[in-house]
Amino acid sequence: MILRLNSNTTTLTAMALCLSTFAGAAGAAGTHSGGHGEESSMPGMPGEPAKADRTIEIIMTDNDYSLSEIIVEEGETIRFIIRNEGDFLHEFNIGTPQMHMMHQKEMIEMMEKGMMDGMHMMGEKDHDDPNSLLLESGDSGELTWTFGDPMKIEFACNVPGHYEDGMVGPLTVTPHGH
Ligand SMILES: [Cu+2]
Repeated sequence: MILRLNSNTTTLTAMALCLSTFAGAAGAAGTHSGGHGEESSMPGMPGEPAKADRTIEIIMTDNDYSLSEIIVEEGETIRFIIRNEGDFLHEFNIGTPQMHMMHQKEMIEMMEKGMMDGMHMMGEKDHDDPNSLLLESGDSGELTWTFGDPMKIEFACNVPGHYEDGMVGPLTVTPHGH
């Protein structure tokens, strides 16, 4: 059964259909609506540096960012240029508080498997993570991100202990013209 959900009205109709079709089948409603939650909670998508509207430069130190907050407009593409001037490994990661919390757990698990291997694995992993940049002391890097709908999220470092130490700031995506 393929359902096209284009508005709240059709969503409600589809849900009603779904419920009546699967009436009595435990868990049917849950499995039916699942699957898209993770995608829709992603606060934007990777962007192309050549198409960036603006460049924002940030310096990371132990354990802080040179910017206390970031404000962007919905749909804006930002080229972030990040430099780690601290002595420790630091990260610049764009996400919701929940995403940061999950990433922190992953990092702790990796570090428990062995400090050096863990660092290497985190670096490898973050190359595949388009919303995150993990930089060794003295290194620079950049990531380009296209923000989506207006929302309040955070930029943060998820290296164990750093978020708790205040290496996090608000990132606000404002509506057009605000
Ligand atoms: Cu850090």
